[in-house]
Amino acid sequence: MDVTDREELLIRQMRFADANFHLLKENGVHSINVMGPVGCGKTTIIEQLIERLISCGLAVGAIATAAGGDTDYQRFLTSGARSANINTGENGYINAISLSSALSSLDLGAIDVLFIENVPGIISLVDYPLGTSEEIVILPLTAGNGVVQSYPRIFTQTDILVINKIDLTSALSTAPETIAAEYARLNPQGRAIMTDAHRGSGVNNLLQALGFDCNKKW
Ligand SMILES: Nc1nc2c(ncn2[C@@H]2O[C@H](COP(=O)(O)OP(=O)(O)OP(=O)(O)O)[C@@H](O)[C@H]2O)c(=O)[nH]1
Ligand SMILES: [Mg+2]
Repeated sequence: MDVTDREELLIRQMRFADANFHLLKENGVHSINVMGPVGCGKTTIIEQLIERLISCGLAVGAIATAAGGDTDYQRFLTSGARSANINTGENGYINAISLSSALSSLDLGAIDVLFIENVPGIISLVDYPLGTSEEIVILPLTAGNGVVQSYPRIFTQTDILVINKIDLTSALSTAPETIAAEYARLNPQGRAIMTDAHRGSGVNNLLQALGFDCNKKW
């Protein structure tokens, strides 16, 4: 692909991101792009959020992404979400165009909150805007110190950082507070939330940071 082709593709993706944003808005869907490295707990945290939002009477959707198989998609269905699966194939990433086609398979009018579990990674995801209303990034405590400084782009552009797997603190040489402090230095507007997604601790704080209140919609 030469430079012009790449530029045209980027312009096309921006148009789709804009269209996704308006489509979701028109249907009253609050959409959240969930990013983070492989195994950080994206699916587990989304499952926890789905459970709480459904118990508040909201209709939830969740889009899974995978290069093969549909494990996360099945987990979302089991959680009670309306779900779709984006098969990334060898590309290994999603963009606003692939999201647009997944959105067309969902009854958006019947969804209040939609999670998009992005492909695993932290490096170039923010180069592919999807048109969602919110983005969060999850780091597992096992990632250790220095990740925020080493890969700053995603952390400067995302105002919620979830530090997950804090139940492992005693087994590791990293404290969640150290990662939170690195993030605060880089992104003073950002909010760091610490979670143990296995036990569900901290998940209510995340809902609050997302602006959710059981008594009202967004
Ligand atoms: N100890 C601990 N394990 C967790 C926690 N959250 C998730 N896990 C485990 O971490 C593993 C990966 O969790 P997933 O939720 O599948 O992670 P993911 O980010 O969706 O993974 P990919 O979709 O493969 O990128 C699973 O074995 C989870 O049970 C946590 O807070 N503490
Ligand atoms: Mg997953």
